[in-house]
Amino acid sequence: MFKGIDYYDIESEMTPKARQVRDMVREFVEKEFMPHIRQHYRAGTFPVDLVPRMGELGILGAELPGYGLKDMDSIAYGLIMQELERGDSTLRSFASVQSALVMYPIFHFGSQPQKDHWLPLLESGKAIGCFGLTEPEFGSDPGGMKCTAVKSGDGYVLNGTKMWITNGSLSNVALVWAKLDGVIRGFLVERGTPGFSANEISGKLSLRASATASLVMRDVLVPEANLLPEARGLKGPLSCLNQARYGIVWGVLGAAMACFEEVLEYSGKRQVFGRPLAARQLTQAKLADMLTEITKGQLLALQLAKLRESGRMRPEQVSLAKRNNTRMALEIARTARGMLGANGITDWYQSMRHMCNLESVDTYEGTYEIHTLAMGRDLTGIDAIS
Ligand code: TGC
Ligand code: FAD
Repeated sequence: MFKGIDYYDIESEMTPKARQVRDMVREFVEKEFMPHIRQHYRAGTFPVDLVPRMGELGILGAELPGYGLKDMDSIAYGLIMQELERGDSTLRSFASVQSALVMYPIFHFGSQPQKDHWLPLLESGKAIGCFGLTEPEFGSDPGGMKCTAVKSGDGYVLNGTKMWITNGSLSNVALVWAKLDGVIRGFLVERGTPGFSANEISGKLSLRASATASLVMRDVLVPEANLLPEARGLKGPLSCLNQARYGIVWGVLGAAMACFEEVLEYSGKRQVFGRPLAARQLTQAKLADMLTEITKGQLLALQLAKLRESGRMRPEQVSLAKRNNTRMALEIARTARGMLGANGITDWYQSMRHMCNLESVDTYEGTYEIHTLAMGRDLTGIDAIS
């Protein structure tokens, strides 16, 4: 069983409930996900059969008041993400989208009937949701989106294309962001609505076990009741992204730990020039650097959790931690891959799978560069983004 890395006794900062939740998700990942990930990664398929099980365990919408695991703190939520991504970024991505990018906006910006209908279905895993913000020509700059909504009778007509949408082809409901009279608004589009299609994107070399689709809307008529009443402007989707990015800060620690643990064990067994790889000074330096970076990343995550708990977490602080921890995990996965030698390029080991996945994580939810520029703007007061 995966043990996790805890050189600085982070565990002492966890409530008994947080530890219990972490152990529960760890066991789920170990027993129900790990035996199947290699096959899903090879085949490019998502383990959709695990979705109701995740619902049963309270992982979906885990920290929304009254939903999921109920009364959870930010550390416990982070630990769920860590354990899921220790398995594969696919699993954390699924939970991030369902919880932070679909349930969160319905909970905070939705009408009472929208909440009553969708939240129980999404929480239990009986329905799957996706978040359509990015377009083929507008990723880092979502404010430029071309998708439109036009008022028509008792509803709205949507037109446009969304791209790179996680869970897109599996979803019962898509939260689509489109401009209504020039203002960005959120619309709930149900699967099967005439004119709406989700098309799986093939050829991915990263997040292969995740479903990623384009969403095409041609004169899609949605009823008035499907507009999220309380979200107006880019601030709406960006506030959801803060929640999802917070989850990534913890999640990628899980991927980094998986690579570290794998290579620590391997280096003790692998003989090079008649001695274990672990007996080499260069190896010990790499291991010491990895452990140092994981520990620093854990401390960032922990302090961010405390800021979040007290309502003081700023978007730029999330940028700092998402940017640092994701790149840190990617570097660790690359180093671990190299230390495994030729074995490291296969899926007999985990590190290269994590490395390939983390390339996506470095790009989505704001690229490394976008988070750099968000921090630069905060520091200098000068906008170098647009
Ligand atoms: P800008 O003028 O900065 O902001 C427009 C309005 O939004 C507010 N705002 C935020 N609010 C909450 N949280 C944040 N993080 C916010 N950042 C900005 C801002 O205060 C302003 O409000 P107001 O009231 O003045 O109107 O907008 P900009 O056009 O200059 O762009 C800023 C920028 C580049 C930081 C932003 O657009 C950005 O973050 N770009 C990256 C896009 C991105 O992250 N896309 C992610 C798509 S979803 C996804 O990738 C899911 S992956 C699946 C998975 O998680 O597994
Ligand atoms: P671009 O914006 O075209 O950027 C290209 C390059 O230019 C990057 O290196 C970027 O950092 C750089 N760049 C951009 N602007 C600047 C600047 N001002 N200065 C300097 N450099 C700059 N989106 C969703 O809406 N929902 C999802 O569920 C979702 N899931 C995804 C799943 C996967 C597997 C992937 C890969 C992406 C997903 N995305 C999703 C999209 C993701 O959020 C975007 O890919 C991301 O925001 C970057 O946009 P882009 O790919 O268009 O790159």
